[in-house]
Amino acid sequence: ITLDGFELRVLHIPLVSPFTTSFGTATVREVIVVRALTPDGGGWGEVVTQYDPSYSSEYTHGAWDVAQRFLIPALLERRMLSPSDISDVLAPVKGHRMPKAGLELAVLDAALRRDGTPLGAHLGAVRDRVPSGVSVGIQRDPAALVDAVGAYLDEGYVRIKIKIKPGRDVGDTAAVRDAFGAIPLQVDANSAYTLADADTLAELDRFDLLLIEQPLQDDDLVDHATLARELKTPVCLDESIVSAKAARDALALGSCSVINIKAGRVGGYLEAVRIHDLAQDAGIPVWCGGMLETGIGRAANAALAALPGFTLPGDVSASARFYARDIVTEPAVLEDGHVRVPTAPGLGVDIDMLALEDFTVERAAIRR
Ligand code: OSB
Ligand code: MG
Repeated sequence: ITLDGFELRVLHIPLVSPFTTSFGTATVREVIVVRALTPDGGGWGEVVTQYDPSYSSEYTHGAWDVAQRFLIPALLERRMLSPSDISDVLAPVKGHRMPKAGLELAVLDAALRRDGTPLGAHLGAVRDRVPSGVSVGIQRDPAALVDAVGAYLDEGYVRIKIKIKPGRDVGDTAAVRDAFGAIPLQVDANSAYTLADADTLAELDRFDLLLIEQPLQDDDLVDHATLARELKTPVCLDESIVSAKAARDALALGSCSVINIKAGRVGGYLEAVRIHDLAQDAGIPVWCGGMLETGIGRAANAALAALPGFTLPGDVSASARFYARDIVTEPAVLEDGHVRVPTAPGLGVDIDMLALEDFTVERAAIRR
């Protein structure tokens, strides 16, 4: 594809309710939207960094800087570029996988729209809708958590994930199990524990959870392997799996038996498919994680989650779970506990330019 340049925006989109994890509380989603400028209409992507480097080392203005200073110039140096070349072209820049993923998605969207190919078909989707799980933040107390979970179950979500942290783990999980019985339930610690907490984490074994997500630090592959041997609950990695290589290492070490795949964290949807493929070969279940995506990333996640190895429900919820107003004209909705995989070319969603403008707080453009 021919690249004329990129437009970048920082958006601030209000959340319908505060979202609390072990690393903090967000009330507004700060996100970067990317537009790839091409002769035939262009394409859209999203950089899933957050305001502060607390989920991982990546953050909005780090991504903003590296994209303009290094990543976009490297892409524009090539007159013609295939989306599948992008990860190699950007490889000399270490890390910064979230902006790499956002730029790749914008170019991929542009190329697929031009060719009339839906993203799902391009990635290898085999389903037209995906089961929808919901990630529930830490609430004021276990009673409030039960209320929140009950409301999501009433909406039809087929799997509940609750965020945990030290002091808000066994009690919160027990409250949800007591209230709702044998629902599909899992927990996410976002790196809040150490191996010294193994006894506490082992108490979760009695709740028959689908998995425990990222209990230890992102670079604790060996400690995760040790912990995995001590727990009955399957260990799933999120933050630790930053590439297909990291996934291979984690599986070789026995650090996890399930993988959460997030395209932003691994540098793009094409690398996400490579992780899917290697997990499928290894007989390891995967599911599609989320980063509070706008309608852009949410459409792409639905396409990814429709690949055959995604055998567990993902955090692919309706847009309304986070946003009263999205930046696409047809935000993802929950239908019978599922989200539809878009079928129009590229991302398969159109941008609501008015909403996009309303949420924009900063902009930049780099042209050839
Ligand atoms: O760890 O999965 C996570 C949101 C932001 C950062 C990290 C995580 C999350 C979520 C929300 O759990 C998932 C979603 O978008 O629904
Ligand atoms: Mg997680």
